[in-house]
Amino acid sequence: MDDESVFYRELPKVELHAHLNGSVSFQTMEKLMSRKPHLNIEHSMTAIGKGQRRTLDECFEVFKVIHKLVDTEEDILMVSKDVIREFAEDGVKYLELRSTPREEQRTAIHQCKSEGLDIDVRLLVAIDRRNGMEVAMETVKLAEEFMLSSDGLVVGIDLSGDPTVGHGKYFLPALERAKNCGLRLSLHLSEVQSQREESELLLNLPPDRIGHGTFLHPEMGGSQSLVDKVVKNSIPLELCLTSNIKGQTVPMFSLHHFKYWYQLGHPTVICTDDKGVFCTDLSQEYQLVASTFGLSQKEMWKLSQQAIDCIFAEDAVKQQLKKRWQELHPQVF
Ligand code: 6MZ
Repeated sequence: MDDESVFYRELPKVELHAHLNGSVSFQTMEKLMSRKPHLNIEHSMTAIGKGQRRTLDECFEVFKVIHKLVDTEEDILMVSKDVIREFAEDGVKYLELRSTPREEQRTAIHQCKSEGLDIDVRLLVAIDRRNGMEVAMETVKLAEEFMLSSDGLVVGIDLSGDPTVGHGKYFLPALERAKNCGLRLSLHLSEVQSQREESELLLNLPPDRIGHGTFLHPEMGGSQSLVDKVVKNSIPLELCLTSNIKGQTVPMFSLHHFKYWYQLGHPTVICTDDKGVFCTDLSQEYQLVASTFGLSQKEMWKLSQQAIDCIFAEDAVKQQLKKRWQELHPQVF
């Protein structure tokens, strides 16, 4: 590994946008495939390799294949533990994983904690747009129950899934309920261009963080009024470069909207989205941002540190993380 790669691996990092089943690595897939040979699933069906691209529709077909492989309690436990370990090995100190709520995810987090892994893991309960408003409301009720069970692991709600399915207005009652009971909201917004009107509506909640937000700003067909709402409420954006390139919502790295928001001085958090499907990790994503936009190691350090202010866990956790970052700060800058 060259010096630059070592720097990004050792850089302490915060991961705030990671879908559990999209984060399953090649090695874990191997184990799942050998458990279920009758499904005849190959790696080319569960991951998009280097240089390859798919449409966003095709990406959602990939998730369907993965869901066939991860369908028992044992699978979910194994997948959750492997994903947490891999993020920890990649230098992630605080992780918010998002997925449909399952007891096994909490078990995995407790088991990883007892193994002494150096990573604080929290959960965002995912509403999949495909499942409609009634399921969304049930999901929020379940998240509330999880939150009240007081181990502090469930901190918020994610609205995700195929952005071309359904309209955000149907999810407003569920999202408002979540907000009122203290769950924080991270919403996929303007991931595709046709979502402008929906974003106008959902930004009025307002959400606590935005996933992607690719088409919010005027240069990408969004509008100044959308940008103004995001800026006024200081809503951080979770940005996932490789995902957007491989899913073809952004044509090339240099045109990624990271540049627009970074130049505005607006809070952005670099994330992986689906490290398994898109064959990446958070260190690579940081390195990619640095090389594409010419940022120094010092500037990248600052980005990783500022991500702490965007986490959903309580203030005491933010303070602990800030202390860790101070301790780990390199002498050179
Ligand atoms: C929107 C996405 C996504 O929940 O089964 N998901 N939703 N946009 C994306 N950009 C590429 N990537 C993943 O993890 C997989 C699910 O996460 C959502 C989809 O609903 C996908 O089915 P879980 O753990």
